[in-house]
Amino acid sequence: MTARHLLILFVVFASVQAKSSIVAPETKVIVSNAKVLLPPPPQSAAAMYMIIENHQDEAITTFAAKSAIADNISLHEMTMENGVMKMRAAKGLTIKPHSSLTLSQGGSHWMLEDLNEPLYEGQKIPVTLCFNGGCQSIKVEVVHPMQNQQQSNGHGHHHHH
Ligand SMILES: [Cu+2]
Repeated sequence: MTARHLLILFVVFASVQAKSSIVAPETKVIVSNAKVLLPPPPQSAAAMYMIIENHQDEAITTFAAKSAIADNISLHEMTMENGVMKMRAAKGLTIKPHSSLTLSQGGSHWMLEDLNEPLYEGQKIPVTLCFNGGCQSIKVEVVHPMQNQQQSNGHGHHHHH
């Protein structure tokens, strides 16, 4: 058994644990608009964004993401240091009760590192997200960076000729 297999076993075990320890986590923590930006070749790493809504009366902290597509997924946050935006690794991101957190370009994000296969546009990647209190499985779509720009700047102002 390789270290990789052990990791997969751990993920499966963690998600089984989560299901038994929390009542209907899907209805309390809602993840939407999850996407991975298609990285330029040679695809060494890819950024992942999403919106996480916390409908619980307690704060939640998101601290881990796992996927077969990448050997490592780390959490990065942007901080201002002497007037300069810097990216640094974060242990977790906390979402207050009944509020949401948007991970987006220029802000906090997940970074998929050591990709195991090439990503392609439209691909749906299964990802397990873990919070304090439980894990949940989501599907994340790979989008082209240009398409992501349009989505975030669009606001429905499309003109048809
Ligand atoms: Cu980063």
